[in-house]
Amino acid sequence: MDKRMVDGLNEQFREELASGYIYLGIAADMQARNWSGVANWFAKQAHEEAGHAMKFYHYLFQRNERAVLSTIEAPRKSYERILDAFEAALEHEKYISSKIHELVRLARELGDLPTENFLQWFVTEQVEEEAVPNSIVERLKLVGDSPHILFMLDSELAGRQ
Ligand code: OFO
Repeated sequence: MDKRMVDGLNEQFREELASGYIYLGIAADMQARNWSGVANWFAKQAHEEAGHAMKFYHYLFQRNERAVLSTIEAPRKSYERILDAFEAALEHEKYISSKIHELVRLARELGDLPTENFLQWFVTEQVEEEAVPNSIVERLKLVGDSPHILFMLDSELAGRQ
């Protein structure tokens, strides 16, 4: 594979691990404040991100390259409001979508059809990755910070498997 593609895939491998780290950081903050449903949602999201990272890991080896582990910065430690946490998640997912799209453009430029095809799963996945936090952000903006509503949302998010 072209070195630019290998480096780009490894960078995305790191980004996916970093996504998991960011979401586990939010989960820990929410758990510490007893919003255990919100914490559950973010912990499940962190788990899903580890799965995304492993797709890059396996793909690199399938193409006779190797996955490289690099430094991941410590994520933000606290979020004042639940809305802030979901807004941060939404912004992060938009950033991840832009990174995936850059990789698709690179694969096209290099004529790397298998990698372009591999990345299609992520292109589709990112639509949902943005849509879910976006809908929670919109709901929270509509209803405000009333404790009653936040408790209902917390119980709903506790159900995420
Ligand atoms: Fe949240 O989709 Fe991967 O990073």
